[in-house]
Amino acid sequence: MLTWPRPQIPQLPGRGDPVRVRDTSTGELVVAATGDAATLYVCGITPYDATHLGHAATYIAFDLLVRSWRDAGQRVRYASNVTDVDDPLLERALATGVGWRDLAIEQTALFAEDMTALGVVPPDVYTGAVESIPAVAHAVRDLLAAGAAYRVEAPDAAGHGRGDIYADLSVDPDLGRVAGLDRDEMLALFAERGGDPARAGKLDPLDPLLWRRERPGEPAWDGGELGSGRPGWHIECAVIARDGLGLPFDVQGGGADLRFPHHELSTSHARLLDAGQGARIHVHAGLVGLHGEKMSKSRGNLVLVSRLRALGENPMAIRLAILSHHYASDWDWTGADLDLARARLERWQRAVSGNGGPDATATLAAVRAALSADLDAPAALAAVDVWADDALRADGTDSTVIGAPGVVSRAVNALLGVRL
Ligand code: 5CA
Ligand code: ZN
Repeated sequence: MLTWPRPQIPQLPGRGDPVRVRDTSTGELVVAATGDAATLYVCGITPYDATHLGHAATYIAFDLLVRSWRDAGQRVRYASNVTDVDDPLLERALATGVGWRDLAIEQTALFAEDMTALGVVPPDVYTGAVESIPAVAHAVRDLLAAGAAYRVEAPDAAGHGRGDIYADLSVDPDLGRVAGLDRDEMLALFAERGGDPARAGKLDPLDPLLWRRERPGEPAWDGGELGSGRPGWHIECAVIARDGLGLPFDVQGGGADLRFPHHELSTSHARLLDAGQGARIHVHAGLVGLHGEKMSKSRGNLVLVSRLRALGENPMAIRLAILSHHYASDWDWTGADLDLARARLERWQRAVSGNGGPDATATLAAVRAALSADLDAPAALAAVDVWADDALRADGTDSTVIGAPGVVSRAVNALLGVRL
């Protein structure tokens, strides 16, 4: 799949510290990647509606990680997916009379435009669910052969579905290590987030679908001995991450809504596929809401990035509004954030407009320190504010350090992704 243009990342003097993030599995702050190479998989969009601010916040959170890793001198390999065939996409296509492929292509393109405008570094490996189908079917056959999956022969209530393939979770003793939930919590979230606990014929209500046999009116692909059908959701991300990064990889990320079941089950699949480990750690962005409810395509309470852009909003102000919240917290979008962000952007632009200004050495160090401590963007913004206030106090005439405004401007661009 094609990505979007890579933003230029300016060089900075010196080097950042090793980046620590909170592993949501253990609650501990840990070094996100210990080697020279850092590997990241972030769950991509299901392209049936345009990018809302929740999506943008999640991708900007992991963009901070990518930028800080690079600044710390690590080589980054970043993989992501596009869930370009799935139940909600097919349902939306049917309801609106648009072909599902056309809907996916259109929304994936709009997402790329939004990411470009917001200055998000694109993934190095970007794989659509559809293009991954041969690899996923292969993996499902491997799981069947290994005794980690089974066929549900019994037809469902509508009389369809002979031969759907499910993962047998009882063969994975490490199940539960990602989200740490008890069984009742798992069952409730599984039902709420796309699972089918009541499907007759499963060995355990939590067992997830790996391969869905063809149904009338639904797209299907040749699965070899699996029969024609399409993959389940969790196995797609397991296989795309494995093929794009190798196993184990450092960080699996996404919004907090993916912690269970998606990341729990994709990690379980990855573990069984390679008799090893999936992601070393999991990092989750908080959920962005509107009027107290999670922003979601299914609820329809969306503030779209493309809509704000069409209204003339500067994407850098949108990015700054998002960065004024710590990535891990849940927060509600309000217009007030955007007003503050616009004012901050304008102040910073004025502050970097001179040739000279207050020494920026401590500011660069403070921005780096904030980001390397669990990507604390609000603290990084505060450090830049302090420098900007100093610079503006002299009304652009401060010539203490020639070149200091350039250092701040490049630091804000390279580390925070905000072009002044
Ligand atoms: N395609 C799957 C992942 S494989 C999916 O969840 N797609 S999505 O379009 O629903 O979401 C894309 C990304 O945005 C996911 O990482 C999801 O966790 C995140 N996300 C969705 N809603 C919000 C929200 N309100 N706040 C923050 N992040 C969100
Ligand atoms: Zn995913």
